[in-house]
Amino acid sequence: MLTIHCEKHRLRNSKTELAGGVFVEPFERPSRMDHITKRIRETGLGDIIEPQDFGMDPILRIHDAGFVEFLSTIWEEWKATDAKGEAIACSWPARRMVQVCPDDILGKLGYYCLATETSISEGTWEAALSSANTALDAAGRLKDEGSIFALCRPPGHHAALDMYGGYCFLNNAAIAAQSLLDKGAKRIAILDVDYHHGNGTQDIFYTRDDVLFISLHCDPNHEFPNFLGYANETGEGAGEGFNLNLPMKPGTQFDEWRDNLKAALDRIAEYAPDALIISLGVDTFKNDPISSFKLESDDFTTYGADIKQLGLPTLFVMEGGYDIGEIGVNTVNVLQGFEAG
Ligand code: Q9C
Ligand code: ZN
Repeated sequence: MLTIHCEKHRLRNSKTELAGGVFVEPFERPSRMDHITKRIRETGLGDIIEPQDFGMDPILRIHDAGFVEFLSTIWEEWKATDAKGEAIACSWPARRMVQVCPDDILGKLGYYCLATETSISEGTWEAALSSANTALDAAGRLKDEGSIFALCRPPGHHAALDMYGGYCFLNNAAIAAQSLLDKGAKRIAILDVDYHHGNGTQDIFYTRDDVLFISLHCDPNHEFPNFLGYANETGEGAGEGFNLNLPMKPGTQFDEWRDNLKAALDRIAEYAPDALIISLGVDTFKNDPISSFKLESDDFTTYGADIKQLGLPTLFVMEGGYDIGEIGVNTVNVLQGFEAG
């Protein structure tokens, strides 16, 4: 399987994540990618190539123009202040407050941010752009390749129409899905297997029936992103019935997770999409430092083969996964399981 990957991901190298009331080294760090590319080479999965630059148009098909302008300028603006650290939102347009973007820099941060753990640092925009280009390049090659891996970083599935957070800035999977539709596909399914609910992807496609969104994740009543991802969110208007959330309790093991995967695959088969996008987070692993599910490394191989049974053109887009030691094995296991399946 061919992998698309951009070295510019390293420009996202934030020093601060707010966790447990203190700043820690971010879990979402550049070395995650080194472990995955090393494993791709070790196993001979296939070539790794750099993406082309697709410009702003395909990004603006998904994200709000004001949000994109904010992301592309906020670091320069932040640097010009006397702030000592990275850019972190502090206040939000919460319940019964005004939903308008202020000029104040902290106001702008709060307006466009959905979770305060994610700092904006030097190079964040350039890296986010390279990650979107990685997904777009892979999408463009999907027809010829049959299956392909977009090794995106930073991840994207928490990024909504006009919000960043959860380590995500641009929604790479959504941008790729829209590019496939714009090139003639009629229906795209996105299956999100990351441990966390893909709130951004759900938000983007919630009122549409040309993208079926299904997410397997830890119950938001107990886990980030907390405020979206419940089972009763089924879509709205034309999108009614085209959003499926399959939340599971903290500590879920593979047999139960796989039952939910089967339900997801049945729904996808019924939808009969032209292509399938997998939002591939491997933070369901038993040793993941911020997650609670109990998948073993072999389980990733098993479910890769399960996904193959759909027989669809399949684009894998990297999302989360924070156990640095096994992230390469677990990620490549999915891809190899798929190829062998
Ligand atoms: N201190 C992805 O897997 N957790 N994002 C905040 C922990 C945020 C995960 C609370 C987790 C975001 C792409
Ligand atoms: Zn995750």
